[in-house]
Amino acid sequence: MILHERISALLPVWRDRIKALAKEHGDVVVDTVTIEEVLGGMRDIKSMYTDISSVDPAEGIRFRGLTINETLQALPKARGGKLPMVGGLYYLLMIGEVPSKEEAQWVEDEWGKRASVPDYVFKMIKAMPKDTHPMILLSQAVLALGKESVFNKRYHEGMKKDMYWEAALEDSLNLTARLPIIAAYIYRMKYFGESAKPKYNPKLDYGANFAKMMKVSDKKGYADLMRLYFTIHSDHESGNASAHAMHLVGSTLSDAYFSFSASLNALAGPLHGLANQESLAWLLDVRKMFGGVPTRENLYKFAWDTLNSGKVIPGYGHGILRVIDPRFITQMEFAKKRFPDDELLRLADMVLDVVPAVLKEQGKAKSPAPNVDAISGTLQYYYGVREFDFYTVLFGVGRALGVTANYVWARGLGQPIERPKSLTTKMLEDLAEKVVKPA
Ligand code: HAX
Repeated sequence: MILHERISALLPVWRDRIKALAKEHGDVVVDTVTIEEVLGGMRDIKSMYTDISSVDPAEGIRFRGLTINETLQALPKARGGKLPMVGGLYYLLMIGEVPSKEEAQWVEDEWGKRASVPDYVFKMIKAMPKDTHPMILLSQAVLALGKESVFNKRYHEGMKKDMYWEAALEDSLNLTARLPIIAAYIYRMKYFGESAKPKYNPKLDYGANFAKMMKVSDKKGYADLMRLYFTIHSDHESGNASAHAMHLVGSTLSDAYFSFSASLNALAGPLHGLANQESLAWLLDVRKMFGGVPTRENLYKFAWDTLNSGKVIPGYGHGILRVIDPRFITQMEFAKKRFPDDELLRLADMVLDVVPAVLKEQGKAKSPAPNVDAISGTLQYYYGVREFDFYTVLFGVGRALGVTANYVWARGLGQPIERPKSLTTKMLEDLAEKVVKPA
């Protein structure tokens, strides 16, 4: 049990570091909080900690200290593919070290052993009305799996606090092993009317399994796309809505299934993960309106029409990033290498040229640059996954890797129940008044 042994060995060191920080430097001021930040969705307030990933506004994501390119270079490649095994990424997130091929394969093998979903989950998904959004189906399925939670069972048997992490890891491995099967079932059942349960082949890696279960031809490298996709969507430090939702719910000692269902519910919002479906819909609207790739002038006008109708341009802007999202760049590079002449890709490229200028002119968005969602749908569309209300499900499968790694470590480090303080408007006004007219 490599992950179990490694985390067990690492935990005492980390617990001592956190204990020392709290004991010796507990009163050091990390950040000040302004009224603007309180009113503005706590944007940028430094009030959480995680070592799984970090986002620099001027650089983007680092997974355990590695940029996306460094991560892709360092991790062991999947057999028959050009991209790394997702199992290696999970090891990196969990342990903080680049795994050997054997260590990455160990995670893949664990997934292979744990990849079975109880029948009642499929029945429940199938019983839902046909027009149910796939994110509802995914979140329901995850919640229903809570019945199987190892953490929940052991908690009620009196598990010791310093062993919470191990039960959390068991649930996390089971959950991440099951998600591709559930996602593929939702896809085949909802759009193709198939009710056969997808079969996970333990001889193949996570990406290849997903491509197979989705029944997307791998001729042009869909398995590689999904290896990349799951990797770059896994984590984005802890303050984003889906990661924070998982963390908050997990902090009450709700199990990984309750917590990840909450995470998915946050991801399903149009300002968060749903932006990938909205973004592709916006591109297709442009293409339909102009019968192909429009002129720059027409695209410029279309973008302004979107803003003037009170809508956001999906896929652009970010809560904390202030440069082009490296997750966007990596996907763009992947696409340009494989299908440079694709019409939607050319359109996405033109949008990249025009939309930031429009957003700058409007002057509201703090970042006019594209985020991860501006391009991911275009890649799926190329490979034939064109049911774009499904795209956030794909994001959800990837996001599970990062948020469960955070969840395991949060239990390991004994992170407490979250409970920030709220103020009334009157309290804020009184505070402001004191500053304007000090006594
Ligand atoms: N189009 C139009 N207006 C935008 C905009 C966009 N793409 N991005 C920001 N703005 C507007 C905001 O709506 C806000 O307007 P109001 O003052 O009228 O409320 C103003 O610019 C300031 O916003 P901000 O501080 O720059 O951005 P926020 O931190 O408030 O929000 C969002 C960040 C990502 C939600 C925002 O940029 C947005 O709505 N983008 C479009 C939706 C999107 O792509 N979401 C996915 C983000 C990545 C992600 O989480 N993926 O899962």
